[in-house]
Amino acid sequence: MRFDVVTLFPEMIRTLFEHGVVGRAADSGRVRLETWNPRDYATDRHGTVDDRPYGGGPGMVMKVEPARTAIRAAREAAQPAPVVYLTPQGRPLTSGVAAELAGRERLILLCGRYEGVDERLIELEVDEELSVGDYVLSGGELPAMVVMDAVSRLVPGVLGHEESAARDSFAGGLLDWPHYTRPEVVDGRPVPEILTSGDHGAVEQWRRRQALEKTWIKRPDLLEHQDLNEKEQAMIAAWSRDQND
Ligand code: 9WO
Repeated sequence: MRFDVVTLFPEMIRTLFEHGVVGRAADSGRVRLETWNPRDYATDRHGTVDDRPYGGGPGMVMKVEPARTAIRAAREAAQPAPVVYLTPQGRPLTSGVAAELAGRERLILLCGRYEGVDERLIELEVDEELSVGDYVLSGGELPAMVVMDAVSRLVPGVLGHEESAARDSFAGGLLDWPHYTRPEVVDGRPVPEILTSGDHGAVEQWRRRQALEKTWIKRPDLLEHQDLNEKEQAMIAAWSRDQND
């Protein structure tokens, strides 16, 4: 999978590819990063990439031409790829959307700065808008890094066997179960006995139940789209009864 990121701050983006899972994915060649800086495509002596907004008001707006030339250079550098603009107005990122994006060969991610980009750049060059949450940041770089992190993990071979098993919890639409490691007692709190029992079947059942219970308590909305078996539906019905007693 190849990511082409159009950004005024390429060194911010690069840090993602220097650490942890995404760093190893880049080292193994399973994911690739190229950055394209609109500043390098500005045509005036000062490398101007922003200008004052028509209609007045505070702040600056990203100009069309430098960003557009950078996007076109990215498009031409390899096979065709959709241009994705990171904005709070976009389609919300979910594990399902990340899986869909992981199926593409290539993505071009456009990061805005200042008060935003000239609307005509979006009309002319952007294929999709994607949001990582309902808040305003200082730019699209952190959202682009969020997207690339979530997507890279789903590229075949990026996670080892053990890690990919661990991701099954959220991939299955539930929150994670609780995790424990040594020491066995912390401030008088022991590890749940079942985890040291050596009974793998019982551990698996316990984790599934914990994931289900945590999801029911913290994010009941996630359970609406879940295929639960009869036993699990009965468990939830019992928790609901306990709550109402
Ligand atoms: C600035 C602003 C100021 C007053 C009222 C509303 C406002 N919106 C913005 C704004 O959206 N600024 C953007 C900052 C310009 C483009 C890049 N920026 C950005 C992207 N902030 N937050 C995101 C983002 C992207 C994807 N998912 C969540 C947030």
